[in-house]
Amino acid sequence: MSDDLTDEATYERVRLRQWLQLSPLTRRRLLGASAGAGLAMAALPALPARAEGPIVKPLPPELFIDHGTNAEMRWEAMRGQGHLTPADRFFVRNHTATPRIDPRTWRLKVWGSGLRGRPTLENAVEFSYADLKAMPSKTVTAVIECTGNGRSLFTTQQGQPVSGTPWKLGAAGAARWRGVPLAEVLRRAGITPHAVDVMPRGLDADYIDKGENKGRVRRPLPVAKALKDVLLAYEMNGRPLPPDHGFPVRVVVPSWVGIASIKWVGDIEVSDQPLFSPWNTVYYRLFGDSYPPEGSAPLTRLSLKSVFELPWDGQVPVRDAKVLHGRSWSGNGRIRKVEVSVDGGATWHKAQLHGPHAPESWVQWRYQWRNPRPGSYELLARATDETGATQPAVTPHNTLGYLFDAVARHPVTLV
Ligand SMILES: Nc1nc2c(c(=O)[nH]1)N[C@H]1C(S)=C(S)[C@@H](COP(=O)(O)O)O[C@H]1N2
Ligand SMILES: [Mo]
Repeated sequence: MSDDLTDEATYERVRLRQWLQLSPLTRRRLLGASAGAGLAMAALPALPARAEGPIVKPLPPELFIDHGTNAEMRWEAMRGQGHLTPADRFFVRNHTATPRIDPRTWRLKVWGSGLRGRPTLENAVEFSYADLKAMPSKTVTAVIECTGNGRSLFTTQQGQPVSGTPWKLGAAGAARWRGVPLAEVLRRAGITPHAVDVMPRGLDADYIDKGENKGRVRRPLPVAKALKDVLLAYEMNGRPLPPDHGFPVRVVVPSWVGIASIKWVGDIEVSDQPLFSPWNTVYYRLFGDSYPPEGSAPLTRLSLKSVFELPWDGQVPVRDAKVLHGRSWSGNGRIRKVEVSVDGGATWHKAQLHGPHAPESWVQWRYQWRNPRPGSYELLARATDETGATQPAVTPHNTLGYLFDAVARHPVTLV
């Protein structure tokens, strides 16, 4: 169904409609056959209260794997979908919980030493929701992917320990984001030629890690990227942003690691000095034997990935395996080629790319499997992007399990 249940008003309307579509008998049964059923029908029952949790939208188990404050999309939920990930199945990555924000009182505050005459948050330039919507808008179709997407494969495929949410491959989605170019807001706020870093900060609660308060989620961006293609987005797939994806306004940083795309943005510091936060110092760098003690440079672009639109380690009827469907993407730009192996990597065959293909998004592909037979398989897909980078067989280990780009060995049983 196409209704966007992540928008609260829609959610309530749709649930009410569904309730009214039930037969009077069913409704009565669900209400409990109380006295005076005729009367009970006259007054609508209260909609079932939704449990207060870290995520607002429903997380039906056929679409999501629940990871607590985070929810991972099941890739089989994209089978039959078009290029975009519908909001009802877009993964959610929350450090704490989705805040509920009133767009009428919300303000974006822009401040810092990189602006003319606005050194502190107290004398910030303010933009309302209506101000932003009245400005010229831009639309971009882009993948947002968690930097730790595929993390569990470091362990299951490479036998290495890592810490963090044990995502399989479902912490990625592609949407059409519409909003105001950050460059335009910075220009109106009075950015100077001395600005070097820009740090958006979320309005969600402080993040506490192992008892230590790290403050609100925030991560610096170099000014060059901020001015290039970053959006302050207020729409996702043609609808207002759903609460879980940053309502009223989120940052969208195309091709970069998901943490750059700050949700529920409340203020943006613009600085003439380099900025630091835990999210570019102790998190979102590569640590481990192959890296210096302070870690790699802060992560910027996403790496390469390929996925099959199939259940992970599930059963698939043979007839549904005659055409294998999948998607590949890269933070470096477009995908040039995707190869598939159904014999554990012994032989590779070109998949056929199809559909839209923006450099910031993924590409869909299909592969005709001539004669699939019942049995257990590991399916492999390997992408090469326009820079010539190809997915390797192994990703060098890093302790936080970021940027897994190795070819995934997708277990499946044909029945
Ligand atoms: N304010 C805020 N912004 C945030 C986060 C957060 O917890 N708080 N999580 C980040 C991370 S790690 C990712 S991967 C993306 C996820 O976006 P989504 O939940 O819309 O899929 O949001 C980023 N922006
Ligand atoms: Mo993330």
